[in-house]
Amino acid sequence: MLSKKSPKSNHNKIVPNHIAIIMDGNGRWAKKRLLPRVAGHKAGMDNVQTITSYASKLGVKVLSLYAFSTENWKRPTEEVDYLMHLPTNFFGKFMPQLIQENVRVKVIGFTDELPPYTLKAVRDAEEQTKANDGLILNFALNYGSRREIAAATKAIAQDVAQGKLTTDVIDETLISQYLMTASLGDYQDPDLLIRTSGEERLSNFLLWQLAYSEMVFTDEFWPDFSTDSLDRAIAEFQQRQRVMAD
Ligand code: V07
Repeated sequence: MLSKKSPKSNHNKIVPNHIAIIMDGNGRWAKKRLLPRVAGHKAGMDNVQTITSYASKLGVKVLSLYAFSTENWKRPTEEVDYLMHLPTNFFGKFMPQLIQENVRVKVIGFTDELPPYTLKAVRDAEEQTKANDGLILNFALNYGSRREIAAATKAIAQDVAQGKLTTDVIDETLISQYLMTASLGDYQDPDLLIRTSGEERLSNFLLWQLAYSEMVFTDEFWPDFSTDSLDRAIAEFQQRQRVMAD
């Protein structure tokens, strides 16, 4: 007999509004296949579109993806150069699909330090998708959470010095409003964090915003993380919500 509650169906279950993903293991995916690291990054980029489409179909509101950290500049110049062209490649390949799926692109991070062509690609994409009101695809590019918190602290101090704020209004809500995720409104904080490739660390990703998030870790490399993998991570999230509610 067919079960009404098929494990593949998210019917009647709460889909996380905001999912954040640390897309780890692209280099290891390539190594396993005797391919250059950049082949892993390319496969990882293609998987971004697969997972974005599926998250949009599930009704996820925000998908935050850690694409490039402030630490990633330490990688070999050739690899950094390849990575900095991925936003251009991504939009060149997938923009029609993103628009058709009503996806809005946003970017967080210290974007003023990106090469001009990278910055132009992301600003153009934000501009071309700003009227879309479906899934927000939020890329973290040259992002680091401690630096984000330091920058927010500095901005708050400046606003106090200029008399725009008084110290007594500084609380958690105000601090959230100075973080790069402020424009995500009600969905600033991820409900679910996923990290692929077996590492179980936050690596300076959304430290403040992840304070209450469920975390799911998988051994799969990012290019192998499939729609079924996302279903499993969401099922784990739902199971934990159910246990908490008991
Ligand atoms: C990058 C592919 C995914 C795995 C992680 C490392 C490599 C998509 C983008 C991107 C970023 C911003 C944007 C549009 C696309 C990207 C970098 C690396 C630096 F507006 N994938 N991807 N950016 N990888």
